[in-house]
Amino acid sequence: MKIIETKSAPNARRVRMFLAEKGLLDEVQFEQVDIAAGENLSEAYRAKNLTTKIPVLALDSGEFIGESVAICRYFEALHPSPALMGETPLEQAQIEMWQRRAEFHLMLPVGMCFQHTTGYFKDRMVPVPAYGEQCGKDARAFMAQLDAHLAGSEFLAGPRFSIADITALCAVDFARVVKIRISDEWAHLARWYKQVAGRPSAAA
Ligand SMILES: N[C@@H](CCC(=O)N[C@@H](CS)C(=O)NCC(=O)O)C(=O)O
Repeated sequence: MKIIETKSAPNARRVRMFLAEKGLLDEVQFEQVDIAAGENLSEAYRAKNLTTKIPVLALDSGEFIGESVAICRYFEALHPSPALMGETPLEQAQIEMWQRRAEFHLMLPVGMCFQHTTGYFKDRMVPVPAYGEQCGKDARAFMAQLDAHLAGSEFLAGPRFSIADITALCAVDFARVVKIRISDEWAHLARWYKQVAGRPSAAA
């Protein structure tokens, strides 16, 4: 079983962190592709993942699983403990809710801010700087909302660390490349960040 990734990329990091939390990092081999050089745009890579994005999980059976959350779900089903996607129906729904919020309101706008303001991928897309700047503002606004939420919640989805925290941590860390940082006013987000970034899996 092999994960094809780019180690520095935030979506690759969240899968590695998920695996580290489950103690599964040694079960998987990692192969690097250079997305800056466009290695992921080859037809050979597209045959593994039609979106051409990393990461992708290559199973020994010859099948491929793209999308970070789908890869995590596969490992959660194979190794349910420790549960990172919830156990009870309510917990699973709450974690899914926060995972999607972290993905769509933080990871995605941070990524779009990076791509549209830096032109990093201008060989494969048309950067629209004004859109990128707006995405940066949207990401900051969501971080303020998260701060308010975390005033009453230990982790994003309640008392249990979950995949939602992994997605949010990877997004917050990646946000530094576009100079978005946790503001001094956001004490609850800072408390959460210290707690989650201090987990050994954060270094995976
Ligand atoms: N929804 C996908 C997003 C993956 C994604 O955007 N990966 C980025 C790196 S973090 C990538 O492959 N970028 C290369 C490119 O856009 O060509 C997932 O969750 O896996």
